[in-house]
Amino acid sequence: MSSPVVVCIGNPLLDIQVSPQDGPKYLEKYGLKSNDAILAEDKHMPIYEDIVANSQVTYVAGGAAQNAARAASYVLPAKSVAYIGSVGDDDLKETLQKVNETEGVVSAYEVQAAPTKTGACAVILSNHDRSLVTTLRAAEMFHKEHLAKPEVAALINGAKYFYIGGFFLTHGIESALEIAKAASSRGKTVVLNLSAPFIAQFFKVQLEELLPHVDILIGNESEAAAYAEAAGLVDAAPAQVASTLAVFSKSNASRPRVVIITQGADSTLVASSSPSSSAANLSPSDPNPKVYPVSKLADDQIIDTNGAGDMFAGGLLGALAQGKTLNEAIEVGHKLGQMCCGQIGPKLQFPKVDV
Ligand code: 26A
Repeated sequence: MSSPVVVCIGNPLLDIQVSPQDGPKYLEKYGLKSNDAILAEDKHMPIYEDIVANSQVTYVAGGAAQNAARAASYVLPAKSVAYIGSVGDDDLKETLQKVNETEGVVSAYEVQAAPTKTGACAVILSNHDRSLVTTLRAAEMFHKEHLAKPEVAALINGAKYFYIGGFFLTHGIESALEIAKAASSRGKTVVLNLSAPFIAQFFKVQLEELLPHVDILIGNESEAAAYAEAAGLVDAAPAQVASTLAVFSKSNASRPRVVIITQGADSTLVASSSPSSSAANLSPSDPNPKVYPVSKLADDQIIDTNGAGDMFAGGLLGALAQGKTLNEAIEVGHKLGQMCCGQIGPKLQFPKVDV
């Protein structure tokens, strides 16, 4: 059997979703923003038991990079994508592993002994927003040594595309650097997702340590704004942030960096450090950043937006691994992002539809 072409690394989480009807009361009770992703502080810790006891909840496989892995797998043959992360030895892990298996993703988990539990994310829906409150538990106990285990090292050696969740940088910068440096020195493609505003805000040092080894950076408008503020780019629009990040120092200077900023239902922006290169696939007459229109979903077609950004990123990743151009890959990303908005949780449509 051929080895996976894509390797993703991140925090495996089980999502516990609260409906948009019940969502607002929890936003208020725990002082949450309606559209955000945070690490649970002490004051948030009761939320997990609270929502399960007092609302009807839905359990779905989550973890941002794991969602992206499943999206990449959606457009590739089974077992083309592997996912690395740390879990507990419990039923949450079983659930996540089963979903990965069903969707063709190879799980390469580091498993922590009981009583350490698999991480969880409370997903508080309201209108079309989602507020994510995460307790990482086993996810933040990932050890760099896991990467050296023969079966994991073989996956890493065989892959051509590497996807790192920005969320992983809260604890896993050493592992992320090891993967990214090795990949970029061998001419492989390294993709990083900015993940959430708080990463640019509080983990800017880690982000900028990894960035030189990143070929494709993906984020959204609020993450771009958070980076602008952290980097002292006063009031910079997303296009300016994208251009700035595109020319941030690069270890493998022979390959350009492409920065992709999604803006929800608005156009996606793509900036490149070298627009004429084949990786950027932009023509000399294109503006830099280039603007890719997004077809807006009707309100009644949106079930929930949890995971839409991950599905965009994973779809794009899978399409690139299939050999599609960047233009085509962005289209695939848009389609999977939209498809996810029509499902409960970070899910895609099955049986599969052509994208
Ligand atoms: C470190 N944090 C906060 C996180 C996350 C996270 N994945 C990794 N690390 N907080 C939320 N998520 C996941 O993001 C997906 C939506 O983009 C949720 O599990 C959800 O599935």
